[in-house]
Amino acid sequence: MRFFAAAALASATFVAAQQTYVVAVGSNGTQTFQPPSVNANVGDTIAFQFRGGNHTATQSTFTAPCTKKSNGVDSGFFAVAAGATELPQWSFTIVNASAPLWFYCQQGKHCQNGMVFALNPTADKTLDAYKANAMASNGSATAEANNTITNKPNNAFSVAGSYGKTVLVLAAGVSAGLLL
Ligand SMILES: *[C@@H]1O[C@H](CO)[C@@H](O)[C@H](O)[C@H]1NC(C)=O
Ligand SMILES: *[C@@H]1O[C@H](CO)[C@@H](O)[C@H](O)[C@H]1NC(C)=O
Ligand SMILES: *[C@@H]1O[C@H](CO)[C@@H](O)[C@H](O)[C@H]1NC(C)=O
Ligand SMILES: *[C@@H]1O[C@H](CO)[C@@H](O)[C@H](O)[C@H]1NC(C)=O
Ligand SMILES: *[C@@H]1O[C@H](CO)[C@@H](O)[C@H](O)[C@H]1NC(C)=O
Ligand SMILES: [Cu+2]
Repeated sequence: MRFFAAAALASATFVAAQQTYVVAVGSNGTQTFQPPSVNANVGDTIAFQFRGGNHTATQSTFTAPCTKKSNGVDSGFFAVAAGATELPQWSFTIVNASAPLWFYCQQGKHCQNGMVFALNPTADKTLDAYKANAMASNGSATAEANNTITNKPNNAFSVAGSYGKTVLVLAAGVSAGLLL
């Protein structure tokens, strides 16, 4: 986590007093969100940083893990070449920390392979339960146009200043090793 915080500090979008959680998507060719779960507060920002492959961060409900939530948010596809030094980032700000939010990747069978993310999971609704549901589901991972931001804010989200596709250019001093 400290490495991710350092990465956030290195970007221009860091907001003092509130935390930015950077979630790496597709590091090292894996079908993963890393970390797979974050507990955050109102005002904090979740920034999905696409590290490689061709993935999405798409909101679902807890019970239908591999299906896009009606009125949910969706990063759209971000395809990132291996070894890229410019990493696209897609972020939102939390306006209700009591409502757990669930995300998956829409690419192929990635969701069924367990590529899911939980924001503020609860004792009742855990990451493990969500992931198990995802891996057991048929899903219909319908491909959508790449990099299309289909933001439909609901009361769980507020739009961050740079909502949409922003690009984090790896700065000198922030080595690839530090970023994972
Ligand atoms: C925040 O989410 C919780 C859980 O879904 C809900 O009960 C509550 O009404 C929400 N608060 C606001 C201000 O929307
Ligand atoms: C999965 O797909 C099969 C065949 O299409 C269907 O019979 C079954 O009900 C589906 N299961 C779920 C959990 O959707
Ligand atoms: C990323 O994946 C989507 C869905 O499969 C596809 O439509 C798109 O062409 C891919 N982008 C690239 C650059 O391969
Ligand atoms: C993905 O985006 C590129 C660049 O905008 C575009 O040329 C391509 O047609 C898009 N692919 C799909 C499947 O929408
Ligand atoms: C990516 O690979 C590097 C080098 O092998 C390793 O240190 C790092 O933990 C890996 N990251 C992930 C998310 O697997
Ligand atoms: Cu994926």
